[in-house]
Amino acid sequence: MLTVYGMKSSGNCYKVQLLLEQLGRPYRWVEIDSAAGETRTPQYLAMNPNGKVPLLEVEAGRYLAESNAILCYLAEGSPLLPQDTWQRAQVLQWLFFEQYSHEPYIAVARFICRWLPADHPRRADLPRLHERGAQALAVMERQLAQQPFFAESGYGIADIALFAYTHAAADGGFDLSAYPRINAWLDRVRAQPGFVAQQV
Ligand SMILES: N[C@@H](CCC(=O)N[C@@H](CS)C(=O)NCC(=O)O)C(=O)O
Repeated sequence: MLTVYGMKSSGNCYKVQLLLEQLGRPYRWVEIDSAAGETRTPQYLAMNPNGKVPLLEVEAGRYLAESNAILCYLAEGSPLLPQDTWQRAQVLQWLFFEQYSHEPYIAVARFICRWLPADHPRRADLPRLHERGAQALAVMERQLAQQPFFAESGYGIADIALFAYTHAAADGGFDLSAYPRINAWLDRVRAQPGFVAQQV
């Protein structure tokens, strides 16, 4: 039985939940409260020295961190991760884009707007986060003019990774009405078999 250590409010954790649901794989979910310090206990750091969720326990004592690595591991052998080297490299391209050019702006803006007090000094970061996040959304909008899903091979883990924070971008102050192709793609993702909405 797979065990996911995660937080329901986290888009990175939602990626893992969404994939497991779509694959129909049974799993156990252990909710972690990072605000209560649960990602920094000696016991948790022994499982993941980076002190982050999500964390997948593949079997007793065998752990995998990093949401997009977890997606690759779980999707192996399924239609959500192609075997062909070129098609697979395209999937990886979008997974790395998500972690470097998208999540650090769109997820962080959401965190600041939703969970930090209105007078928190990190609010000063929002203009830069909005500028860089809008650049990422423009790249996505351009790609979706070429094809319905991010990878040539069709719906898969590149879409799951990008859906996780894009669907909630408005929480961070992004206006998605300026991106019609992204909106149509969000609906296509929601229409996939086994789709589950994030419970937050
Ligand atoms: N690159 C990592 C990022 C993981 C991450 O930042 N997780 C956050 C939640 S979204 C977390 O664990 N925060 C709690 C903490 O740092 O204690 C991934 O994709 O899994």
